[in-house]
Amino acid sequence: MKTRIAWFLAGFVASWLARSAITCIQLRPRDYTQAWARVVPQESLHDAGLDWLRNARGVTIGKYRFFTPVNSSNASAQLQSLATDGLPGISIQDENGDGRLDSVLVVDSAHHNFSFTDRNGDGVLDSYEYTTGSDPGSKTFRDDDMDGQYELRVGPGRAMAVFVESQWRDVVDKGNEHFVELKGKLTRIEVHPVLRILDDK
Ligand SMILES: [Ca+2]
Ligand SMILES: [Ca+2]
Repeated sequence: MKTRIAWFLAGFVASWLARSAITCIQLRPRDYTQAWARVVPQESLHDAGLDWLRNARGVTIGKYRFFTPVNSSNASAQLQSLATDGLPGISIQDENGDGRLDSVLVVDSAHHNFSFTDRNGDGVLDSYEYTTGSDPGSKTFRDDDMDGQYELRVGPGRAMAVFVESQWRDVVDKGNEHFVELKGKLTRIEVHPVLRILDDK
């Protein structure tokens, strides 16, 4: 899940930032790009939709540090614990920098996390994900329409299942394509960004 990857990357970077910022003047924008290049590949930040973290503004609030983009038109922000792993924390993402909130991620210190997404930017949440932890046995569940019934389950590991026609069904992964057995037929499905039943094959 992209949001989960983004979060752990962000947590790592931001907790590093929090430690290194102790001797710096608070609220002064800084270009962290050069230092980050030694910690996280720049393309990873880009892939995670976190380009704004390369040059962020930070302020300490109690036992947390709050980061915002220098570009005020970008609505992204992060609240990170000053603990070594940066948790618990909250990440607000404006992935395309249009000033509208795309998703909110909340992670506790045990790595349980909830991610809420507004796909069309209308201010109404469209889906959410819950991840049970960061260990190899962890699972992620996603509710695509906010009705309280999950449509997708990922984990442990690469195992994947979808909730179709009132029951969980294992997903057959064939590289770039995914299938599920429906009425005795292997049926092609799309699992991202939402579950869609495609054609028979
Ligand atoms: Ca929406
Ligand atoms: Ca649902």
